[in-house]
Amino acid sequence: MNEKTSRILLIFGAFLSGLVLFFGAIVFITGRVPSSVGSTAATVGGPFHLEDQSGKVVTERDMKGKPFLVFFGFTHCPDICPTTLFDMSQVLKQLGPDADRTGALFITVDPERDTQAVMKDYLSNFDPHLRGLTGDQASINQAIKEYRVYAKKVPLKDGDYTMDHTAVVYLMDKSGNFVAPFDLTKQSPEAAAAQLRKYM
Ligand SMILES: [Cu+2]
Repeated sequence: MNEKTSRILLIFGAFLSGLVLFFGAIVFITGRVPSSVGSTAATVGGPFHLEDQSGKVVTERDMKGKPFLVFFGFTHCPDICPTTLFDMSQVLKQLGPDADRTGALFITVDPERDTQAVMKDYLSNFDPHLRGLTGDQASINQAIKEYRVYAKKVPLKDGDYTMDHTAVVYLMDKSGNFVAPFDLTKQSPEAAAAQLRKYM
């Protein structure tokens, strides 16, 4: 495992333990397990105003009525992002025509390099249902904050930089409420597609 992979796993781990703590706190405070979304809905997801790879404005309102997946990353990512987008593509393919009844967003944490043109070129490698969102730094920061994503620029020795970021795929329901992290690594595309269909 290289340094980058272990760092990303660390961030993922931190996110999950944060989630566990969060649910734990709710159970502790209210004495009962929260009923599905309700309380988490307030914490993950919210308003955003970005543009997709074709220059079309996309906001949270455009996502209403369909369950959707959200993943934050960047096109220069060497492993986690391309792997995740490949896995998401497999699920979309598995859905067949039903893929039109869902949404799949890839939101950049690196708008400086990930311009609309870069996103368009990069996403041509994946399922066409995937929409790559970018915008100015302030708009990206807002989306990052709404989705409680961790993203940080890390300088490299050669003067270049990479990004540390949360590598969780979020499953959002028809109303834009957070359901759960969507696991693509431990289940088959068929199982993941079946899970997504339940929220259509
Ligand atoms: Cu990445």
